[in-house]
Amino acid sequence: MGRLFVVSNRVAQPGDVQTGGLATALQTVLREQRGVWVGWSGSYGEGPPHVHIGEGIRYCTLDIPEPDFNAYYHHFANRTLWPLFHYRVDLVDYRREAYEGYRDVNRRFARALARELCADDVVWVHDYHLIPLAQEMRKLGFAQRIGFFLHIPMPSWDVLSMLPGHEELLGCLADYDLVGLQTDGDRENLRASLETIGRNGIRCELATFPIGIDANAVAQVAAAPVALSAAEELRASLSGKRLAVGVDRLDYSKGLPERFRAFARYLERKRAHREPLTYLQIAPATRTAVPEYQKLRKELEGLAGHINGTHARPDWTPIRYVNHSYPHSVLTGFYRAADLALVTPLRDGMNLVAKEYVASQDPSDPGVLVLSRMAGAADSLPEALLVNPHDMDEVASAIDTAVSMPAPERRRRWQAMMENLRRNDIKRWASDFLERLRGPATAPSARLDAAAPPKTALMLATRRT
Ligand code: GDG
Repeated sequence: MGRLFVVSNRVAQPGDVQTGGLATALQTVLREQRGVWVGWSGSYGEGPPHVHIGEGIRYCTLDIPEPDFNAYYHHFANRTLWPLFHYRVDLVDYRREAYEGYRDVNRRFARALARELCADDVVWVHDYHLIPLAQEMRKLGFAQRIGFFLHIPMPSWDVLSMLPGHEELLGCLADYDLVGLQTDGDRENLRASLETIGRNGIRCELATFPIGIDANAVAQVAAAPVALSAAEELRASLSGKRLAVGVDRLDYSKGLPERFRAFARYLERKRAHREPLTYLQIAPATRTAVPEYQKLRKELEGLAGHINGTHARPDWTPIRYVNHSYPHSVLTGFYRAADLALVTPLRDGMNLVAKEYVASQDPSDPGVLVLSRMAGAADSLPEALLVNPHDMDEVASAIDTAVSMPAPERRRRWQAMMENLRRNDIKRWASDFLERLRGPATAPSARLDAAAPPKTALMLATRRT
């Protein structure tokens, strides 16, 4: 069996402090399969890739000149594709030169791979930063199997088609052997769009692979001393009050202003009953150079200040809004301490926080998950309290239901969700994808011809959870 190459914008190197479940799972498969992880080095510049071996994984990282990185990452990936794929068409900033920079960096990645790949290797490309990579590799003559996984939502054709050059970008996906998506809805959106532009063909297989977490490992961390003492300290600070928690990167896709307003609505309704609920929102700042993120941060500071000013009492602050990030073990303690979690993105490919919250609960006294229907996770966790994140009243009612849910119902819902998380964990996600990718090889001559009209329908496959 050939080696596995994983390609992503950033690589998680040994010793990195914040490696999440995804990085850990990829590291495990890479170690098992004598793999190579290719990505940006984190430095600006030119030159050949840096190659080194760490904990059984070969790392191949490349420097990218700053202007090219800005165009590729800061602009086209994060200011064009990210808002578009999250249905925020109003925030899309398209510049042709940014698209050119994006293509150029993808060519650099293809050239770096060219130095390393052998005939029987397979390549697994991750996320929207690298959509054109297979096409660039095919241009260099590669016939190896190349798979792609999109971590974020795949919007419908009417949204995608607003992007200048959408046909070219979508066509790039047809150069992969396998394209994996988070939900059946994402997969159907892509299938319909590829059909619309006449780029469905025999090589490109589309399949659903809902990403999971290492549920047992998270449960263990949440029951270990670091998490338990974090939970205890947090609980002690609440003076007996109930706790709601939210953990999200500070991103407009996560629906934070809408969530703050829904919480305020809950407080307004509850004013007469005086049953205080404290809401802890952890929101580490990301993409701080992007103006929309700066604006969001200001908006949230204003909202938290306003809501606290209106509802706080001398001994109680309703919203604790924190921009720091915390070690994973401490976060699981926060999850465990909380009576409910608010996971209400306006759009989300999956949302791992929803799954981590469930896995962190005390089985005898689990908390309740309030989850947006717009998160991919809603497909796998129907036992959560599902809400429309735009509907403040519905979210406020769900908070109320969560706070007053009897223990037997909490346990029944939690057990069903936890079984699902254990069955469909991150290891299964990776092995299902790779099994499908390594499937029967297609002769290079049978590959979709970029210029040819479609002859065969896309092959569809689903793994339901
Ligand atoms: C993308 C897609 C898809 C957050 N704060 C801290 C911290 N985190 C960790 C969480 C979780 C991860 O970051 C966030 O994952 P999400 O899935 O919630 O969201 P995105 O970052 O937007 O991820 C998403 C995902 O890719 C995977 O395919 O689910 O839809 O947008 O693991 O725990 N971790 C630590 N400290 C923090 O303060 N250690």
